[in-house]
Amino acid sequence: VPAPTIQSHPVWRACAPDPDHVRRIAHDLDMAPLLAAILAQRGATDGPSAEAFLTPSLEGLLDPFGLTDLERAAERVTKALLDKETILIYGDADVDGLSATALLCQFLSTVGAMPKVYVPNRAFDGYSINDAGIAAIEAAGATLVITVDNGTSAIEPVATLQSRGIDVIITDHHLPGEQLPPAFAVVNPCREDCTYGFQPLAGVGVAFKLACGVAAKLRDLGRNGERMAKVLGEVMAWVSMGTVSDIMPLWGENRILVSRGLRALPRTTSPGLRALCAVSRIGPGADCRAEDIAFRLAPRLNAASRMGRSDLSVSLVTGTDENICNKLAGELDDLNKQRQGAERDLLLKVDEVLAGHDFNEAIVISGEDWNSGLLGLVAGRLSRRYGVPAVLASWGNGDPGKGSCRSVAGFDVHGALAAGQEHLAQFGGHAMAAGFSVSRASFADFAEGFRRRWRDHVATGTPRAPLEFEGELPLIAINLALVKQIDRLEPFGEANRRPVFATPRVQLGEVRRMGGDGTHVAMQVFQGPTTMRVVAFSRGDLADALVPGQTLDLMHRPKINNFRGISRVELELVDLRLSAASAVQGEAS
Ligand SMILES: [Mn+2]
Repeated sequence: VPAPTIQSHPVWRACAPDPDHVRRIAHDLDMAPLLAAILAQRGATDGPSAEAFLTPSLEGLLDPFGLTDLERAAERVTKALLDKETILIYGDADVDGLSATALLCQFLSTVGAMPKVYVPNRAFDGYSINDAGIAAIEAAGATLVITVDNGTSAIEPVATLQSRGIDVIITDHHLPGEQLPPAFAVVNPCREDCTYGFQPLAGVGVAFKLACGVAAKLRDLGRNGERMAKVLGEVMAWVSMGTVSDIMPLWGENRILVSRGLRALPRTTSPGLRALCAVSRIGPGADCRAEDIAFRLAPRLNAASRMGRSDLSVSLVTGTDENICNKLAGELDDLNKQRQGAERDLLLKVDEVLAGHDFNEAIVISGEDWNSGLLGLVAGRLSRRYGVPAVLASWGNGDPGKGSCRSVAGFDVHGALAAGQEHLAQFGGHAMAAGFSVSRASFADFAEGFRRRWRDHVATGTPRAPLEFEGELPLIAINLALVKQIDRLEPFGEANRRPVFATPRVQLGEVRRMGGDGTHVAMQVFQGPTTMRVVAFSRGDLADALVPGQTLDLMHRPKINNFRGISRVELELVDLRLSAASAVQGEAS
């Protein structure tokens, strides 16, 4: 029986930063050209700019009052604090929204307020301000509502609240439509008239800026500035959570906030965050990385809303009782395990549907009982793995069903949905990620149109988004010293990914499945005298497709694995392919 074929991305390409910049950085900082190239790739042009990237400083933070309406908002909040008004924080159930909610809660509590919190449960109430939310605001007796990570498009609901004498301050980072809501203040760096120096703040970043503004106002009134500065330093932990989870670019102000926040995170005094760290096995005082947020903390918080229980995550992040928080964190951990199991099941079902699929085509598939909370996660895995847009739809919750798309660079899925909207009940989102609802009867027509649009896109010569690597390295050059140098670029995330390298022509040794049910694969590779362990997450398919003795080109991220006190370098697989007869070139397809 022939082995199944290896699925590889068709285009590998080396990044090509400006050689002058690389030379200048390498010279100014007396640095290896490979590292200088990685810094140049991230926007550094010379020694000082590379140095600023390597050592982010709080002095680089911008004046919060540079945000349009922030002055007005900070004054209104300050007045509410002095007059002991009831303030309600109107949040959102994703990690950014939860973090922003927790941040304002923690900050306002330390300056003497007892804010109320409302977060709509997406499974029942949808998103942003709605009728249930308005009822909750009135029942709470709030005279001031502060939205976080939402509200920019809530024109009608905000008008209703304002007309009933309830002031609304919007803090948000979603793109505004033609009209802003008639709120008391709208703080959003994406406002057209906002000239703030850094646009891509997360929702929690905007909430943080409001807290900074309020702290400044209170200081002017003679309040203890030191105590507030301490709290602001502490709540940066929440900024790092939301910014990393919302996949905001980690340069500029975000890089400063996230690197500071990661230091504050394992030392947090928030009982909820401490409990979440504990179940995620991040000890007090541990070194916390952006990857710990992305792969440990955020999935547990997100599991709640994916499984319809966002009430649990809201109680956790705003909790003040240690015992209750520990119990809630345990429940989230259980929900996350359920989510993982459900995601694995879904991936297996999807792999079955995709057997024999031509991966030049867009992936547009549907199932009867797929968990609609997981469609986006799995679509994202598929689009990254195959380099084509992936659309998954399910009728698990009835007809019309829900769908989710994830794209590849250069192809606007939101535009593709808009072009096929005659077949859809609803749709919304961005170029890279979008959602929709569709009736069973229309799905085939929608799918055909979507695939055709992708084919047209490819046919017009728009190149397939390549899989990029920062440089080529032989196995023998990959050692602890190199990885320690690379780690100076942390925190890694969007727009600053952990560097990826290509290593052509390694010999494959043993391959075995790992993880409880063999979802992942570990293998040994050899090159001359060097042996290295490679781990491939969610690539169980490789266990059947690979044959020891094969010559492979690897694309990977070198990492340090600490196991039983011993630090070793291992490679996290990004992609692999059978080596061609000649050595790998910069680009091959
Ligand atoms: Mn957000």
